[in-house]
Amino acid sequence: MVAAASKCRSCGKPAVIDLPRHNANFCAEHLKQLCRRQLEKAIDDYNMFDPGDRILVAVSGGKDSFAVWDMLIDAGYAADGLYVGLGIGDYSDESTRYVTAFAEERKLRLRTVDLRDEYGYDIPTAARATKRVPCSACGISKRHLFDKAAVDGGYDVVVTGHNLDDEAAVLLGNVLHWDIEYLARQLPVLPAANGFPKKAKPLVRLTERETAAWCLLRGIDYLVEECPIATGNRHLHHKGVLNSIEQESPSTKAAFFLNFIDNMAPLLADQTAAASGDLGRCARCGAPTTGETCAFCRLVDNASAHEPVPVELVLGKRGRR
Ligand code: Q46
Ligand code: ZN
Ligand code: ZN
Repeated sequence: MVAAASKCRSCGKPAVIDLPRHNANFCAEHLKQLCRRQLEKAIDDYNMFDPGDRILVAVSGGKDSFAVWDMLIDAGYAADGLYVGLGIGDYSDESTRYVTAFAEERKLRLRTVDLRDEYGYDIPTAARATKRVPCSACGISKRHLFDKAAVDGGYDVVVTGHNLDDEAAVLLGNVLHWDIEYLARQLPVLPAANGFPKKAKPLVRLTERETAAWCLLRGIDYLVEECPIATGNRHLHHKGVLNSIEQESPSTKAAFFLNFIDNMAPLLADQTAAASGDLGRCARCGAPTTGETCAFCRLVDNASAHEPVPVELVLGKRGRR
């Protein structure tokens, strides 16, 4: 992680990590301090939430969602977890074990929704039934269930573990296509509107490497394995491109995303209002939608009527390796 003789920039003790974007090395204590400060800065700068707010954290078993949940509790916020069982074979079984253990060990409140038990389908089946990439059906399902759980449970905000690498990669994709509607909505916080709950991403100032280091230093056991059916996920390629730029020119990734938020996003503010518009209500479930029936209810109809599809049949290139 760091050269043997490296010293912490803050205290001069042996360093455990080098962070080229800060042009410095840090010991365990000061790395945790840096993470805490970056979290608080994101929460304050973007008005994400206040100390008394009820927070619902979307957890997956991976490092980022555990890091954000742990950091919020560590900082004194009231945060419950929400886990959606996606039915992606062994990967989902493992995720469930990690999430349950994390919550139990820390005595945190965990809400769970299981797609197969409660809605009669899983993601491999939904992908086959809709003839689209798994991430499409998965995204519709997760967004709907996070929103529903937050609204039904009276939470002030839904928090996700998206980090700086995730957001910069999505931004690159949106810029490459000049997708104004997506660009206008790519904010670290989206206010509650039109029946949707407020959404926030407190890790946008921390990289993947920094959240992994936080987990390591805090003794957090997380699922390292990645989703086996992440095919058609262009973000992975964009992350690779940004990493090679970052290697040549440290801190470019942070400048790319954070300067977009500060300098460009305000210019697109009216596009956000136009994009969100006035929505009607789904005739079936009451969720906000532009059509008669929302995308989630249409997905449930389609996927629950389909014969269950084992995950092996939808494995992409990454899963077959
Ligand atoms: S779980 Fe779902 Fe992700 Fe797997 S199918 Fe795609 S969206 S990759 S974060
Ligand atoms: Zn130090
Ligand atoms: Zn609906």
